[in-house]
Amino acid sequence: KLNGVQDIVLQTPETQREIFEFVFEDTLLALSFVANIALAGLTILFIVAMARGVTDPRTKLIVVATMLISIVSISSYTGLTSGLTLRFIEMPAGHPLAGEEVLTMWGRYLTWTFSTPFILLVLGMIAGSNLTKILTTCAMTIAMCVTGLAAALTTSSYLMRWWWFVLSSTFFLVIVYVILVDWTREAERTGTSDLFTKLKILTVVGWFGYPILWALGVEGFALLEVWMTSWGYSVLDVITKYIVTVLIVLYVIDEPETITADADYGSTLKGVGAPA
Ligand code: RET
Repeated sequence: KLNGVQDIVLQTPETQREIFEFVFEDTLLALSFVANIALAGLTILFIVAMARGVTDPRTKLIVVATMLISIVSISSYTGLTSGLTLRFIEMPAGHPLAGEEVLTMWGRYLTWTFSTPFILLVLGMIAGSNLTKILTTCAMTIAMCVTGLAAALTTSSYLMRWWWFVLSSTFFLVIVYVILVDWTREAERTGTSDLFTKLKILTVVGWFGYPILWALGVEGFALLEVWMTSWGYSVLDVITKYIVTVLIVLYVIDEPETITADADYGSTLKGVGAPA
C-alpha cells in the first residue's frame, strides 16, 4: 500500500520490474510510449537535416528550442517505458475507484514541466513578443504542470485532487489568454500571422485536450481506461509537439525577414537577431 509522495517516487527494484512487465503485457499501452520515442527521434533527425544551414541567431534559437521539445520527449517516454516514472497509487474515498490501486503516469506531468516552456518560447518568438510575456507564459506552464503533478499524486482527499486541478487550470487559462489575445495581435504586427494562426489553433485546441483527458481518465472521473488515456496523451503530443515543430522548421529555414529582422519587434529581445 502506497502513502505519500516518497513512497510513490522511490521504488524497490521489485516494484520497478513489476511495473515494467505490466506495461509490456499491455501491448497497446507499451506502444503508446514506444511510438512517441520513435516519432521524437525522427523529429530530431528532421530538424537536423532541414535546419543545418541556418545562420541567423534568432532562427537558430527557435530551431534549438524545437529540438529540445523532442529531446525532453524521448527522456519522458523512456521514463514511462522503463517503469521508472509510473506507479500504482491507491485512490482516496470519493474517487470512482476509491481504495483501488490505479496506474498513474506521473512522469508525464513532471516532464511537461520541461517541454512546454520550449513550445511557448518558440511561439512567443514567432509572434515577435517580448521577454516579459514569454517568461510569464513559461512560468505559468511550469506552475500548471507542477500543480497537475500534485493533483495526480494527492492520495489524502478526492476534493484536494480537484482543487489542485482548479489551480492548474487557472495557470493554463493565463497561457491561453496570452496566446489568443497578446500574441495574436503581435503576430499581426510582426507579419507572421499566417504561421502563427496555424500554430495557435493546433496549440490551443491540442492543449485543451490534456485537462479533458485528465478529468475523464483514471486521475479524475475514471470514465476511460488507462491505455485510452495514455493513447490520448500520446496523440495530443504528436499534434502539440511534432506537427507544430515540423510546421515551424519548414517556415523558419527560409529565414524570412519577419523572423530574422531584429529592428522593430520583440523590444526586450532586441539585438538577438541579425546585426542591423
Ligand atoms: C493537467 C491537469 C490539471 C489541469 C490542466 C492540465 C493541463 C495540461 C496541459 C498539458 C500540456 C502538455 C503538453 C506537452 C507536450 O510536451 C496537468 C492535465 C489544465 C495543457 C503540450
